[in-house]
Amino acid sequence: MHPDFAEISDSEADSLVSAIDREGYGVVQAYLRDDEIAELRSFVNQAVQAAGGVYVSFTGHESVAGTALERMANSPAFRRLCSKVYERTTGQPAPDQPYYQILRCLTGPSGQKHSLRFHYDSYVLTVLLPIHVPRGQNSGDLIVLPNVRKVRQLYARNLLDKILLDNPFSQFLLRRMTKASSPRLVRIKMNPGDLYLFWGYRSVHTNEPCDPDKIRATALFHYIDPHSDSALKKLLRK
Ligand SMILES: O=C(O)CCC(=O)C(=O)O
Ligand SMILES: [Fe+2]
Repeated sequence: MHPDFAEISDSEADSLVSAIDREGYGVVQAYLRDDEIAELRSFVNQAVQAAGGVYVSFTGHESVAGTALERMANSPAFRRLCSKVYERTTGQPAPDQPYYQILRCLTGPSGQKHSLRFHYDSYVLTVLLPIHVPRGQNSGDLIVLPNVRKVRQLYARNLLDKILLDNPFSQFLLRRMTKASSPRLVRIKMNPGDLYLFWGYRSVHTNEPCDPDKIRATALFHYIDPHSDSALKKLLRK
């Protein structure tokens, strides 16, 4: 049996929230043990090899069964961490929703296609666990333009924001800002096993590419869809 993950205190949750608000992101250090990270690394290495050295991703906890990522998805302590952070910010009780969970493994030339695509997440809180952080010319940093919008009341307004961002012109400007190391962008050099939290819905963000001969692997837990009840969203999904 594996013990549950570490609990965070109310004051730790408060400091996380103020770091996310002020700095654009917050960190929980050494959330996973070294042996858990080692196990995830071998899962990723095998997956990349099986895919023939190209980008692979896994969505949902069933696809990572038996790993620490499945245990996180089912962990009461990890859920309390997320809901405390959410509740301290919104002042609302966290609705009971599953995570939108994804494991991304970037490698090879196809890794470039999955980099520098600036976006807003559809979920309020993003928790990112780095597994492989490559060292080298391009180390695949996380780039965040923090807290540039509010959580929208209307799903239609959220769609408009996404359209304004997901077009060649906006993407070009953001890439240029990244290249010029604009002080408005927060560049996060990540440490495997630490957790990185940010307001994914409110922040424009992406990852930089890594060298094609390296692997960059991140697990993401996206938490709380503010538009889960939207009739328009349901209609468009049909
Ligand atoms: O892998 C990363 O660093 C970020 C990925 C991301 O933003 C996402 O999957 O929503
Ligand atoms: Fe994202």
